[in-house]
Amino acid sequence: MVRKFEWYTEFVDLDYKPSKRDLICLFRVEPAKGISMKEAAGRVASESSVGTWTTLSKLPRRIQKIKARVFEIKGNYVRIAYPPDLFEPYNMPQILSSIAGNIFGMKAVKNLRLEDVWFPRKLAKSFKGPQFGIKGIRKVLRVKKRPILASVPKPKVGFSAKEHAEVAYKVWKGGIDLVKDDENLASLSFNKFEKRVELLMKMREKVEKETGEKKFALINITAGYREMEKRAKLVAEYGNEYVMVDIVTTGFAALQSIREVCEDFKLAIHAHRAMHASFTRNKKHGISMLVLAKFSRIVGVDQIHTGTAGIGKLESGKETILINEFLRSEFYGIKRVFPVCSGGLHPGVLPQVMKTLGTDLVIQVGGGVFGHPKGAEKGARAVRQAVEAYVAGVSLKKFAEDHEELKEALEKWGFVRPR
Ligand code: CAP
Ligand code: MG
Repeated sequence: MVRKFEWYTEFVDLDYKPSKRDLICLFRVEPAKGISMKEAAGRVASESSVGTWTTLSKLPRRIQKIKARVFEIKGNYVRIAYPPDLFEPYNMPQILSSIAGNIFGMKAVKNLRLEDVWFPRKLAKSFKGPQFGIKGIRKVLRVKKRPILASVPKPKVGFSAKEHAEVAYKVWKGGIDLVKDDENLASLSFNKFEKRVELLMKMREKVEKETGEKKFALINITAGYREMEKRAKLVAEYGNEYVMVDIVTTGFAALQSIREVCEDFKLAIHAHRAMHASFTRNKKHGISMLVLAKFSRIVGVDQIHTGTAGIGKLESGKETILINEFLRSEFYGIKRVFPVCSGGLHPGVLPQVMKTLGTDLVIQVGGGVFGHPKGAEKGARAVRQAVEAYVAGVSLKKFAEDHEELKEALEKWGFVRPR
């Protein structure tokens, strides 16, 4: 029942035909008890655009032009059109504060999930987008077809800077392209950022000479913004081509600005999504990973973790396939982004990963390299062999007959899917 001081239904217009300039959101809406779907949907549109809980005495004429409109309600799924003047170009935090802000806390909804967002071209193009993208990364790495291989020293943190660089050497030597800092490794008392960069670059030079292959470090610059800027500059001074950013814990304001710094220093951005599951995992309430991936591509990461489609240890269903499709598809001419598949992977499951998610992919294997019975270098070799087997169309069992490291990995883990 709509009380006389409420005006939510004015935000519902099922005859409205969105314009190409509108930003469109798809929400899953579960109204609270005693609230109709129409009222709940109207409240979402009102609170995420111009309204509040009550009618207002003075309304500038402009309001009519910029208020959001519910234009479709199908079961629990509601589509809302937002006029472009509601948003500041090149300001991702403001866009999020509008369409993903107060609304999740409204009493009028029992659950609310932002499932998808369609940006109008002009607003999407007001951002930088990826600097390198899939094509650029493959060019820099000189890896034409196969997946890009990454690993991350395990234990997550604990190695000294010297030990970290030494295990990175082993993993690079074994055939891995990228050695990544773990998401919670920044600059710790026993592994200071500056020392780690210096020693990693020394080991990289050594292993590139020995293998003739280009190698890279995904160095985690996650910190306060000014410190991130300093760290990105240091990484560039050492000639490394990547930085890693924990994009959820640092936030989109920092990501947008670091993307500018990375433009100056020609640094690719590896986006780790630690903390995303606090709002993406619950399918009834929060924000989908597809939305997070869309925002990240628009702001301009070059690669982003998107899950293993249920093959690895972390929750990630079939939506990984949909998200990866978006990242690798045409989108207003914005460069395509490498999905990163990671979490509980080991050589025995890699063919399944590539069969399900394709090979335009970064595959990251941490425990599946560092847990190899004969150590990290052989673990890395086993991963490379599993990929070679798949690309050659040979079964792992067959390939393992004359590839010792793969055989030993299969003896330890078989084809198990961790949980
Ligand atoms: C994987 C990982 C990654 C997760 C992130 C970890 O290590 O380094 O951070 O994959 O999850 O710390 O768990 P393992 P997602 O290979 O040893 O599992 O990729 O889903 O964002
Ligand atoms: Mg990790």
